[in-house]
Formats: sequence, structure tokens, C-alpha cells
Amino acid sequence: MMSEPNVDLEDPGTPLKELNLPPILKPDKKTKSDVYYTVTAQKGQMSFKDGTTTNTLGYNGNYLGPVIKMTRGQKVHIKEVNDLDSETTFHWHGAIIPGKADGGPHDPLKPHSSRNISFTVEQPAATLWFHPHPSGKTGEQVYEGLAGLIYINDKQSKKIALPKKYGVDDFPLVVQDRTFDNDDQFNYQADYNADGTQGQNILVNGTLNPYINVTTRFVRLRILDGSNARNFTFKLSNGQKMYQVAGDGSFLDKPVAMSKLKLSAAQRAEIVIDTNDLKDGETLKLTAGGQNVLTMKMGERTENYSKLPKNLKHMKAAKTPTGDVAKQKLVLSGMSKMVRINGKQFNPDRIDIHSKVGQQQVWTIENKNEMMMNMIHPFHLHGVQFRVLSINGKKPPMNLRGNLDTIRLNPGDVYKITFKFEKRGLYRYHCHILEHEENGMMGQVLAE
Ligand SMILES: [Cu+2]
Repeated sequence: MMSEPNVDLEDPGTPLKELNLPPILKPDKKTKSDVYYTVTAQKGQMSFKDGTTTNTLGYNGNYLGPVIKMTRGQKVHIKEVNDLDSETTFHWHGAIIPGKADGGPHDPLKPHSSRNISFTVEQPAATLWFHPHPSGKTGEQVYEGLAGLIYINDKQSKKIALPKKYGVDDFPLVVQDRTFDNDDQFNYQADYNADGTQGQNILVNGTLNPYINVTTRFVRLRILDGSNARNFTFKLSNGQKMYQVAGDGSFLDKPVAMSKLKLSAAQRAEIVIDTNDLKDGETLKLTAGGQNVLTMKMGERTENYSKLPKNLKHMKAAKTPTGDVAKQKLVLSGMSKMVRINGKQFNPDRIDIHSKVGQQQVWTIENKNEMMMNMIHPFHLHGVQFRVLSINGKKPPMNLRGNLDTIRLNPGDVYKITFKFEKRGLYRYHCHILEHEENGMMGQVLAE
């Protein structure tokens, strides 16, 4: 039996509203080799519904954060400012980054203080994200609005024949679920569920019931499941296929045609939609759980490309490494306050795994099938990007063959993944249902 906490998604009952576009963060300073940013976690107020305001949190603004652009090879300096009244951290989800800059829960930033981090971008083009990760407060701070996107560009992403005009044919979609109480506030404590806090309405970039005007043949959507816990299945309302071109941490080898896209908390996918068969004035909806995620209004379209590229990024098939390989096995089990990894709850004073920087790793992650306690667990490992070798002994589907940092494990699933720690430091791995993470479904690995 599969038991899942389920808050059904509802129609917000509000008119369509143009999709909010997060601003692109302006650097404080930029040189040939370095870029300097300031990111401030702060309190805000946001008008999601006409005539009311909701108390929120945001980065450099009222809700969510700006898009932070980085280029492969660039040295990035970030001043992290905590203007909240509680501790927070700045976790750079999906970044290959030294442990001391990773922003895990062991490195809290006190209220009204700041810290400078820097790292060199040494990974390919991808859509990553950042969010808080303080002990015991992650679920609440994310729910109230702290999350933002990172766009990593490289030589290939700059020239690839995919839509790339921000807000014109290339749109970020931070998809979240939130409940508004009678006063139109978020009430995390009231909505809290130990198996994942869910909301009744979909918000996209903080927009209820959003639409965009489509002016080009191909539209690229960079989707983040930015919810605390919800598993989304995205579809197009007319049943046409979409093309996934990127996963968490890289382009795919080739565009993958699909009629539905599943994402769990923290996972990303970039999809491209071909609107060639739609007439001007028609609408196409991206939906999840029967609700509108994004309404696309077809305008007069110009041809931005005549077709999608056949090949995106040459990704060699991931092969089981031989030789000096370190193996680990992690078993996820339980529900609610009883969640565990390898039978243990998280202990900050315990190093669960010692790893050598540069050594090839093969980790087996299993979501134990326990009949009455079965849930999907999205497993995330900090500080690296990995490849999937197999799922239940079989090759992964085409859309999971790129670089990943989060995998969705159904009950009974066994994933084998391979990667190397490229930087030193203490890294966390955990279930990305934020309430499971806080209930102890987390461990730590020291890479030296
Ligand atoms: Cu979980």
C-alpha cells in the first residue's frame, strides 16, 4: 500500500495573471575573471491576490530571489547577508563547490550578519538553484519564499540552437504549492505535515494562475520543483509531446520526447515546446494535478528555429567504473518522525561516510519497500553532480542520463550512481522532502 499525504491541488479562483519574471541579479562588480554578487535573505510582503498582501521571505526582494548568472571558468564571490530574525544558510544546490561554501546546516549564519564565499565554476551549463538549509528551519523558510535560480552558462549553451532570450522564448518556472489561510497568509505551522508540507494552490515564480504570451515557435521552460514535498507530473493540455533538453546539472545527449514529465522536490528539467501546430489566439496549458501551471497564449509567432538540434551535449553513457572505487550503500526507510538512512537518524556529531577527494564513488541508494510506510523520497547529495548507472538493475531512461544531483526513488527502487568529490569538505545527503530531512533523514560525508 502506498501512503502519501495528499493535499489536493485546487483552482485558485483568480483570473489569469502574467507570469512574474525574476530579475537577473546585477553584479556588484565584474572583471574578466571574477564576478561579485550580494544576496540578502530578507522579510517581505507580496500581493499574490488582488487587494491583499501576504507576509513572505525573499532574496533581494519580497518573494523568491533573482536569477544569478555564472559562467563556467568564472570565479564567483558572493556576499551572503542574513537580514532575517533567525539563523539561515545559503545552500547552492547542484553546485560543485568546496564544503565551506556549500551552506549546509552545520554552517549557520546568525541573524543580521553576513559572510563572503567564493568558488570557481567548474561545471557545464545548467539551471541550478539556491535555498536556505538551517537546522530545523529549512521547511519554514523555503515555504515562506526563500529560493532562487542559478543559470550556469558555458561556450556550448551560448551557441546551442535552443531558445535563450530570457522572458521572450526562455522562461524560468519555479513551481511551488502553497495554501493561503483566511487572511491570505502562509501558515507553515498550521499546514505542517511531518511527511511533507503541501499547499492547495500552485504558484509559479510567485504567480497564481499565470500566463505568458508566446511570440516564437519554440518555447523553453526551465522548471524547478521548488515545493517542500510535492511530486508533480506535468503534461500539455492538448496531449502533444514536449522535449526535455536538460536535467538537474547538464544538457541531455539529445532532446527526449515525452508526454509527461515527473519531478520531485528540488529536481529540475528544461523542456522545449513546439507551438508550430497551434493557431494564433489558441491557448496551450502546462498542467499538473489537473490544474494550470502555465497558460501559453499563442500570438503571432516568428520562427526562432526551424527545428530542434539533433544532438545537445555529447554525454558518454555512464559506465560502472573499475579499479580504485569506493562503494557505499544507503537505505532510506520509514515515514514521519521515524525516517532513517541505514537505520539511523541524523546526528550532527557523527560522520557517516569518509571519502577521498578524486576517488571514483559508486553509491547504491535504496528506498526500502515496507508496505505500510511507503513513500517517494527524493534523494539529494550536496557538492557534486552524479550519473545514474542503473535503476533496479536496468539502464536509466534517456532523460535521466545527464548530470543529476537529486533522484526520485519510488518505494522499492534501487539506484546506482557514480561520481567523484572534486572539492574538500563536509557535505550532507538527505531526502529533499524538507520535513523528512528535518526529521532526521539525512547523513554527512567528509571528503578529504
Ligand atoms: Cu523522504
